[in-house]
Amino acid sequence: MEYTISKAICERWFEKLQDNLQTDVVIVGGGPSGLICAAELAANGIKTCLIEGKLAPGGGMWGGAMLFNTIVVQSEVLPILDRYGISYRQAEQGFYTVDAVEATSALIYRAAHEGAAIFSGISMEDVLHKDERVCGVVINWTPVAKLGMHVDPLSLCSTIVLDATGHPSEVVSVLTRKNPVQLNLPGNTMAYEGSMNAEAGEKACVEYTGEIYPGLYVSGMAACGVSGSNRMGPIFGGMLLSGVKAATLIRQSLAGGRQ
Ligand code: 48F
Repeated sequence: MEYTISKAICERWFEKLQDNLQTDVVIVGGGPSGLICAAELAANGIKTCLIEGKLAPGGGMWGGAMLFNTIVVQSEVLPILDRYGISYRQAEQGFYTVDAVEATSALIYRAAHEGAAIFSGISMEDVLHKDERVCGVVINWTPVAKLGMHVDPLSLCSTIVLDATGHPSEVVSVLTRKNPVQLNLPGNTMAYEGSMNAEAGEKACVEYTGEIYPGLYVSGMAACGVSGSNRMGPIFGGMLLSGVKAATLIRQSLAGGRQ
């Protein structure tokens, strides 16, 4: 029996890995913006793979604020919550509270159920950068990186990479650290996140969601940070709107390329 269990897991997992060595989209980071983007892309037939460095996807949504696992959203995202079967309760005018566990698990379930391939415990450590375009990511086991083991990585090739790594904007950081690139951002360069300002941050994370270098998109807190905008704390409407916007832009780009 043990042999059968182990063989079944290995066969299925390696089939998933092999099937995703070349994809349409690699999303780095399984926070709210990456997860909802993965769900929207996969639901529309885009071959999508999501890499999450930790064991469980969900990013900063599980913890609410200061471990009070409740989040706040604005009325404009209620249609998205309805679409994802996430319940909410009215707070002050225009604001709603949502159970962080229900919201996070719903996003994870939908991304996986729609067919996005989710790999956890695997971190992006570099990008593939050829002919002035990002065309994939370099990955390794998170524990390998944490233990400082000298182990070479594997690569995932893709038409598009989305940096959804939140505050550290790790994909953009590694691209700019290793390559002399100009980004489609104010000042053509990567900026750093400003202090808390919920109104400004919520607006900026949607506004700056998009392609900042050929093949490389940013969403969520990464979009906010690299554009030099503010953090916004435990309000998550902007994250959901950003992920949906990223999916729409990526779909348009892929559809244009296939004509
Ligand atoms: O930070 P995170 O939740 O990203 P987000 O979608 O949402 C931000 C909010 O949670 C919060 C906020 C709310 O208003 O400000 O911060 O922008 O999730 C980012 C995910 O990326 C993973 C990380 O473990 C987290 O789950 N991640 C970060 N770096 C890497 C990575 C990496 N190099 N490889 C793989 N995953």
